[in-house]
Amino acid sequence: MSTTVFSNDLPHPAPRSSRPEIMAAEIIERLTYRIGKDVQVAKPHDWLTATILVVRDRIIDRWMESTRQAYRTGQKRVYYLSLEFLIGRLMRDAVSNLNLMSEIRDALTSLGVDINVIAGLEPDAALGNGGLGRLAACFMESMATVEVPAYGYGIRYIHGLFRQQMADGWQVELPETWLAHGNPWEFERRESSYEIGYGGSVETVGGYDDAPRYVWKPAERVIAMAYDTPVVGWRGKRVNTLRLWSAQPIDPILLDAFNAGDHIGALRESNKAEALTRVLYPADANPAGQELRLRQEYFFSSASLQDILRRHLQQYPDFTNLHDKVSIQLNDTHPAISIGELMRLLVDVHGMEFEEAWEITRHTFSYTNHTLLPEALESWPVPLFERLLPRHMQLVYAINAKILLEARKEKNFGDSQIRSISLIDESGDRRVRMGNLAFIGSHSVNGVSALHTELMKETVFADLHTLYPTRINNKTNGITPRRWLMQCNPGLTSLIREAIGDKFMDDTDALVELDKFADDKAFQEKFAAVKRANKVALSNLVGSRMGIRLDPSSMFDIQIKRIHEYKRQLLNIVEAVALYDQIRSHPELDWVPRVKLFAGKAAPSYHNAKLIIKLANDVARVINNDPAVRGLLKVVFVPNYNVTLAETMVPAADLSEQISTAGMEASGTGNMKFALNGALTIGTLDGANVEMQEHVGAENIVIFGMTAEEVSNLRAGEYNPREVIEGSRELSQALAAISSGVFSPDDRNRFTGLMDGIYNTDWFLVAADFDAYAKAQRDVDQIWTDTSSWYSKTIRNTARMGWFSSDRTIRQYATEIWRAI
Ligand code: T68
Repeated sequence: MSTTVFSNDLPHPAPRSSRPEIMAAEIIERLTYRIGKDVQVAKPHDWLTATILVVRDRIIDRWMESTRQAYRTGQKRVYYLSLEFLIGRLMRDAVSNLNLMSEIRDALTSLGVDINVIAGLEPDAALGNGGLGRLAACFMESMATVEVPAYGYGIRYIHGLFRQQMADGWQVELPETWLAHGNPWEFERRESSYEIGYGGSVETVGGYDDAPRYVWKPAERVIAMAYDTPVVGWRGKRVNTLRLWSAQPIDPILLDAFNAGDHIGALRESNKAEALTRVLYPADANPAGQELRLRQEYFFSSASLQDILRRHLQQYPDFTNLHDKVSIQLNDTHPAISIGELMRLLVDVHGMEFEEAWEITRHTFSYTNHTLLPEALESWPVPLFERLLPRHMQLVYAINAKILLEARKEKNFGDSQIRSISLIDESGDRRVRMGNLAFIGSHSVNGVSALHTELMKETVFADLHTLYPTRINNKTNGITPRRWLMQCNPGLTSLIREAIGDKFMDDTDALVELDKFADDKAFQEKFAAVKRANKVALSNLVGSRMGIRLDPSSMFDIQIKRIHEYKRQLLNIVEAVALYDQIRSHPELDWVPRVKLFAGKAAPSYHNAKLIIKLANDVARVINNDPAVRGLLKVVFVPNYNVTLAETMVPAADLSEQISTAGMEASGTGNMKFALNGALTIGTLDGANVEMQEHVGAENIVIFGMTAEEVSNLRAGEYNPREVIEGSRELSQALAAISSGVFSPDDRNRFTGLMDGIYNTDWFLVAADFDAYAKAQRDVDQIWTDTSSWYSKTIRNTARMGWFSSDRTIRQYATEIWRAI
């Protein structure tokens, strides 16, 4: 048995000082000896790097101690496998969690450096698309905070999510280069490298008396190399590791080819390997059907599993206790091939019996589902799967045969149920269903809000739920209050501290003590002043980036998220057009001045989503230039939405738009960020909005529109959108205006197709919900007019959102799924 023993008697470095003058001296030292720059010529980027290196030193001792402690205690380790980690900037997060903010600021000031200037240079690490990737980042921080020994595993993409530029109102995608100036947070771990195979064949060994053994002989191989980033929990209690894999060629250059004069061909292997981890797929919701995507999924799954097993064997003699010491959480189905990989490693490489390996595998894995959209359920064509992963294909068949037999025998499943639970979809071209694999290979399958979890049981996983009735459970999403309150909204944070003390900083449930200030006029004024300052900051950003002047006394009405038809940015835009029409027709009425702000990226191949961005920009141009509505309505589409932009937009919102078609948004997490920062929500009874209503109280949230059940009934029946549109004067005028080219005089038919979609099918029920939405917006205006009532509601939102901390979510995962704390 090879165990690694960590002794506290070995030499340790002296603890790092947090005195500003010492840190200032260290910054100069790093600048000189690590970066090789003279103070005289150092650029802001050099100061940033030097500062990060000094901060990083303050993390390392705790990091090592966290690792040692996990070995010493024999605690279970949790592995969070995710193809996406949307982490954003790290410096403020690390400094603030280490409680070093004022010290670092003072150190830099003494050197004549403004911390805000250098912090603004840090790239926004966008290794994810949207909510799923951001959730993984919040979870990493919360796992360190609630002291779960955890590792995040993912891919170190060279290019994260594309940079969005606007060209005449159209989205243009440009490559994003977050690593251009190097990444001082990460540690390259050459020693943690693994071989990853693809293709080839499976050989059978033995098989007369013994059971046959299978040996996969891959035709291609690449190396996965680890890069580690420390993740600091609140107050630096624990530091966990985010381990991202990068692909390297086995032979960096084919020297024979090179010497024969084929200089390009000599690098073929190298280019091919590096292509694997070069880009993040910019598709949210619809799975990218490319071979490269499956290669990426297997690449990081296999590397992570090999790493997990190696670490286990350092501490334990074999894998019989793997499920007692290891929990692996699959963030959606993207890493679901890990189930096959663990089976392969246990059975083929470590010689375990299939049945025992299956029991251990199932008890080790758990799976989180993030969507019910049928087009988003991942599946791979059998021929592709078989060609790339021949041994995994055999294992999938073996698992399938076993499960289908049990279902027939023990639950009397008939043919239609068997077809639906099978790992192979036989309805068209044969495909491997990753959702069913993740479900069958896990002991826990969770949804991300109460409503979503119930719908999982009734729809996509109905038959699997019958087969395994205790497997599906709910874990409502959360957000980390460090980034999404304390760091992004320091003004509100100090106001809350003044009012109720510091307890909420360690336990967000304590925010509820703010409730007693909700009707206190003096407190309302302070709360309003903080909001106003945040709106001024956003106005400055919009002014300097876009040359548009905003009036911070208007209502800031914000919808920021990926652009998707089900999220219904279109409903919001159509309502803006209707409102514009009314303001023009009735200038004498007392309109509430509003700024409607949008931001978000569209998948590059998603035609309608890109058209919606263009529509927002076209509508903005017309409305913002019309003197008839000047000061009453503005529409702004802020380009290049990312975590950093959200950190300015969220604290500045008065109204948060959470208006998806009911039943379609699994949870939403932006909804939680806004409410925590004192915005009122206008929303449907969808995803976590339902639970938000329960927590903040029905009188403190504006809910409108059809329920998930009504949506499903309407879709099943004979819905006639044209009839609905004709019955609503406001809606028909708005749609007709858009359709006829009022906002697109240069191309009058630009939006005709988009509008025809609403007239003819209206799958997302924009027409069906329009009147309810417009009325809800006028209700919002009414509340706004009574300033005191507005702030009493928004204060109550902040007070009652404590439950939506990702610390609560992680504690639930840790106790109910992982059994790790
Ligand atoms: C989101 N999903 C849900 N998917 O839409 C959102 N998909 O309701 C939920 O709050 C959030 O997950 C966290 O649970 C996504 O963000 C993707 O980004 C995605 C990416 C690739 C493939 C499929």
